[in-house]
Amino acid sequence: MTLHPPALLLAPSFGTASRLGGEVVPDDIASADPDVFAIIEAERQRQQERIELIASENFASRAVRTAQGSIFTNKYAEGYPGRRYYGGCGPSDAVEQLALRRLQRLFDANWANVQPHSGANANLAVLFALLQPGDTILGLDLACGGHLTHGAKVTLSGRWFQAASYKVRCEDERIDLEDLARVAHETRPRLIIAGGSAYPRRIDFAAIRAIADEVGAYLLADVAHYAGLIVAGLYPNPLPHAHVVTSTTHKTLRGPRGGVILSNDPELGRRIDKAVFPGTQGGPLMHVIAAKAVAFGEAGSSAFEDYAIRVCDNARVLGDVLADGGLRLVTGGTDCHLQLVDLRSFGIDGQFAAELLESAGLTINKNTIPFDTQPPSAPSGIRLGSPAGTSRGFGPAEYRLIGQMILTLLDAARHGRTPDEAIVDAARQQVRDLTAAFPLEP
Ligand code: DSN
Repeated sequence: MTLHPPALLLAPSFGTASRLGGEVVPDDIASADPDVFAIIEAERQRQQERIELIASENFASRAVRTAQGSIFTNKYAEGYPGRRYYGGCGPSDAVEQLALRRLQRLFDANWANVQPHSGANANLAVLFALLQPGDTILGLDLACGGHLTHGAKVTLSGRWFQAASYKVRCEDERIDLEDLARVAHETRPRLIIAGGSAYPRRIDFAAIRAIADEVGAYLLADVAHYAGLIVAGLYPNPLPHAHVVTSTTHKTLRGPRGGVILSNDPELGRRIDKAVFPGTQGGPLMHVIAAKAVAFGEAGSSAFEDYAIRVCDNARVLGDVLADGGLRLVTGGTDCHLQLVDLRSFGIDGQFAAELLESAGLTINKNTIPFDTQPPSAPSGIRLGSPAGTSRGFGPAEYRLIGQMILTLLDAARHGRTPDEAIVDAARQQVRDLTAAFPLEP
């Protein structure tokens, strides 16, 4: 075993060790902690050998993961660049400023905050900055594609604020701007939230801002799902219209798990900075901020733009196969990376479908559909997305095959039938062949 006394900054490698105080700690996880190592290996195998169709997941690059696993995890940097509460923050300032510059350039924004630990934290900080407890907020109904943090009763957003919601239209399942305007005039919200986690179409941010102006509300656009498509110019950028924009960094943006906030109003920015720290968070996760900087650098490349185009093409191909096979797509299709699929014509629910697909190696999530009469635990739909598969190299041919696999499995299970084991086995083999042909870590 080679000992590296001050080797804490070196890249760990197998068989070496470092001294931490008097303790000798192996550098590789396999030796240091075989239990955790085994679990990570199981997850590595799961990601390699299964087809990831969860619309909010992706595969971050090795560079992003290296930055996230870097020595910045050791640093406390409460405060903001140039005004920290701790010494030794020079490199922290540099990496946070770099992340901020890159992010602002991507979205054409003149203020940003890269410290939120998650999208939920980003939304919480905006509520804390702009509202008083008891104020009214107005967000897209959860079953119509909204998000829990946009006013659901089980979250702080629905407990500490009066939460009202707007819906999609029954006939085409697109956001009902008339309903939004009606509810806004009735409830006089302080904040309107545009965005969600299961809405497959473009959002008309300008029209929603016009309604917000009519009632004197702020407009918050939560683009967690669409961020990567926005930077590639494939989805409308809300920044010219929204007072504030929040996002996660790990979905279509393909960065580390985390959140960000953007605005073109530096005065609002100053209030939101205070709401992030010290309002709702303590020390920023500098290792994650370093990884965000790497991801924002990647997202500014022409290769990322090509990737985002392929994400949207692949989502469309997948949806077309399912629709041709008799499944209804909510809104009739997609403008982005996700498809919401109504399973009622097959007589099965989302929970049943998710379990069946998982048993064959296809990972998805069950999802409510607009005006669902089923409970969220067994909703009428499933949500499928293409960001992760596209990152590992799947193209239209692979998504056509995946669509056919899903159809075959669900068709065999119509009305709750137990599918023939040979059909599930054949799907498992197809998943094995496909994932082996597209290794995540060549
Ligand atoms: N709702 C999660 C998703 O879209 O998967 C994110 O919070």
